[in-house]
Amino acid sequence: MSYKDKIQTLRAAHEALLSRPNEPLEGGNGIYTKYQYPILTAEHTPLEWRYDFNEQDNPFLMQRIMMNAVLNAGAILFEGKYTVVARVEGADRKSFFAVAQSPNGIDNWRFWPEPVTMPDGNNPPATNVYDMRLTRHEDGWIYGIFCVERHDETKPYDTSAATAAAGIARTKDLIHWERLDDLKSLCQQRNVVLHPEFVDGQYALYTRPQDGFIDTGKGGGIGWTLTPDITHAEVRNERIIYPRAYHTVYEVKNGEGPAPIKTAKGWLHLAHGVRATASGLRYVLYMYMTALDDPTRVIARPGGWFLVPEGSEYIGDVMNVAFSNGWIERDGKVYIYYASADTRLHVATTTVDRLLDYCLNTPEDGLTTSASVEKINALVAKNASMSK
Ligand code: M1P
Repeated sequence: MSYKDKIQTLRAAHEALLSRPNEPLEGGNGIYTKYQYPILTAEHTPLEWRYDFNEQDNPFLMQRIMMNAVLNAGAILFEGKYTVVARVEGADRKSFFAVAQSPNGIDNWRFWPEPVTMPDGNNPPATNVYDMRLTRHEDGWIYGIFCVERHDETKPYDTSAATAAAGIARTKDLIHWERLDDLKSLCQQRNVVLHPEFVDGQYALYTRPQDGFIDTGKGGGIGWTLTPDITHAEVRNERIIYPRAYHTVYEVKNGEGPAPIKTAKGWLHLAHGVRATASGLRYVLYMYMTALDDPTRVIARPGGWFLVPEGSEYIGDVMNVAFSNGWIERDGKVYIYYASADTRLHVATTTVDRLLDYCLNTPEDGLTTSASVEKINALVAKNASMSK
């Protein structure tokens, strides 16, 4: 086969992958619908990022730069298109951001030709950046807040010692990003999310204070802080609005997912919870609601997990992980973008009405076995009374 034919074969296979229809999975829990295929994987990344198509320079048509994963994506409806700013991880372990769009939010996802070039601004250069939360703020900007990882220079001999901070950037076109100061905080921060509206005339941030890079330590859960100037944002008077709790799905850690969705009945929140198991940490998604007039006041706390890795979703670089930092609401329909096993990105679809019903009618975690059995017995009795 000629070099030209080999390239043509490669391009045809890539196009077949990109344009493959994605069918909804039958059955499910009535709360949301999962789909047959992941929406974005390392194989979806543009061939131009990976191959040198010059025959003289690359006679074996080898990948010059390999991709490892596409995962945790911020999401937004942008110019009428379902748009994600995905975390793409190269074979070198470095993550970067890349924009991909789909006409229907479910399939036919295409990356823009080049990844995002994120400036460092006035901040020390980052080693790694990931997990952007996108917020269309009422001030007119689209903000991206993401984790900025750097080596911990207080431990020069420890090659694994790192620090996490929240990087903040804003844009109007998802191409040109104005990098603002990293969030100033007394402790490390990850999973920081900007609330879409001003609160008391200030920018409002969901935070996740942590003592170490991995361990949250004394950081008690999902926090909240107000800051008057987003260009020099600072954590002041941080308070925990959704604490971790013993023997729940968020016993070890939790973190806000995407920016919350405003509904007539309150703010819908998607978050991740982490518990320890004999085979390592288990990351699941859970939901909660807060009051419209006070986004820090929790008004619904459905017990247990909302979405977990299933089947092949368990398998990947970091097993037993479901993680989401992006969702899109359009005309009452909700597209939840979640990653499995830190390896690939999926969509699950539902509606605002279903999510409200889920949040407002799923019993809370009673925190003991007796309370759980009591809830099941109450449901059995209710159903029995209907058949009389
Ligand atoms: O590996 C699972 C997730 O771990 C981290 O989340 P958290 O800070 O809550 O522990 C993040 O690195 C995330 O990217 C990753 O998916």
